[in-house]
Amino acid sequence: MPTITSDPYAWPFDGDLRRDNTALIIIDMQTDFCGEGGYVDKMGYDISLTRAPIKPIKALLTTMRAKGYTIFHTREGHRPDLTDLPANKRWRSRQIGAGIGDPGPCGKILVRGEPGWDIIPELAPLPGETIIDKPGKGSFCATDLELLLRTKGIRNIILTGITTDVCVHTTMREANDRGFECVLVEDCCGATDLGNHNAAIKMVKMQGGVFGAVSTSTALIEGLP
Ligand code: C5J
Repeated sequence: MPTITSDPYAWPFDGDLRRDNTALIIIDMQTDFCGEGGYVDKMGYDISLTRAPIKPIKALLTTMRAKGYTIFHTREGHRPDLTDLPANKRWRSRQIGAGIGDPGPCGKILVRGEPGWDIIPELAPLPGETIIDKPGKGSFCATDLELLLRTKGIRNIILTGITTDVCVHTTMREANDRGFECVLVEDCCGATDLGNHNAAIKMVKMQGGVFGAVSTSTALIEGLP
């Protein structure tokens, strides 16, 4: 039974790891979260932290594409008319100088169709790879992700992207509660704060793996069947 070296258990828990029941999800690798002039940059955070996972994700993505695994990409963003933007989310973003929907160096911040909202060229989806557009932090909220996963027979989810403590964690928690078997790839994630990244990793591993397991791109590249 193939398993991946992970913490706190060899993943997946029962060794049922196949190309047709396992998907890679790459969360929010958009200019707004890791590019110059994007949302995270405008808030004054260090984008080297959110850019750090680009290379490891690319390596894992290349391997998983070559092996024929299902790939999902997500993008956080709002409709151009902002009718799906809760007032509190907009208000909070304006407090920190990066108002969602307001103009910025990469177009309107976190608005669908704007340059900053798109996935960075290094990790651009290929034709046939599914993109999930989500208005929130979790990838299951107000999207058809669960329907697509179940229809494809996916049970195992490999989670990568940014940010570890926000959109990746929310998605992992949502997936875990729905019965999906999740692994978070530590070096393929990044946060706006290193302490938050490390804490988010630690949280997954509590209680025997309360949300799943944690692994690395190297372990997955070596171990995926
Ligand atoms: C945030 C995300 N941090 N993709 N979004 O607002 O994690």
